Amino acid sequence: MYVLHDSKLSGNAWKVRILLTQLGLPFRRVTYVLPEGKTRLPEYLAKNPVGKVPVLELPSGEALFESNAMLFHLAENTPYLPDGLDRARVLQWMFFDQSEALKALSGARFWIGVAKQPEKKEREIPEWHAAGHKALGILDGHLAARDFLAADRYTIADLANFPYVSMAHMGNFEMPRFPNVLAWIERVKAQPGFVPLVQDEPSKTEAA
Ligand SMILES: N[C@@H](CCC(=O)N[C@@H](CS)C(=O)NCC(=O)O)C(=O)O
Repeated sequence: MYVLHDSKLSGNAWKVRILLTQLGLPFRRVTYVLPEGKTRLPEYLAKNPVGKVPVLELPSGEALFESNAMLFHLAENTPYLPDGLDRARVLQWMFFDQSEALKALSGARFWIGVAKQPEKKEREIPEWHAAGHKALGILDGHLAARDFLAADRYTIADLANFPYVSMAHMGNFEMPRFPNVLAWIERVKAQPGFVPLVQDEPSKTEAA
């Protein structure tokens, strides 16, 4: 059985939970309240030396960190990870998520929409908005001519980018400027097996 170490509102953990569900793979969640500090303890750092969620423990007992590495491993030999040049394009858009989009979109979403303490990040928020709008513009331009990011169908490239793009409105990003992104968000949400960020299934969640 897979074990997903996550937190309730982590978008990076959400994408892994979506794929596990889409692949029909049974898994158990260990859900942390991050400010409690348990992801800084030696036993957690042995699974992920970076001390962040998510971590995916494989049925073999080995652990993976970095959400996109988890998607790549789980999607191997499935329609969610194509072959040939499309495979490289999947990686291209997964790297785009991490290098161009994630920090800006997740930072603004957390401090404005979750913590509701934007005054603590007065200097960073304008930088995040500039970088995030640039990334959203690139996605919007790319999606003008296609339904999905890397291939002619939904792949883990879409899933990698989906969580923080779909929650960008919480960070006060100007989403109506990006109609192709908004349509793509709906296409990703419509994929079979999609699950929302917060599910009403407390029995599946184990407090750590
Ligand atoms: N690049 C990592 C980012 C992981 C990440 O930033 N996790 C956040 C939650 S979404 C976290 O654990 N933050 C708490 C901390 O930094 O201590 C991934 O994609 O898995």
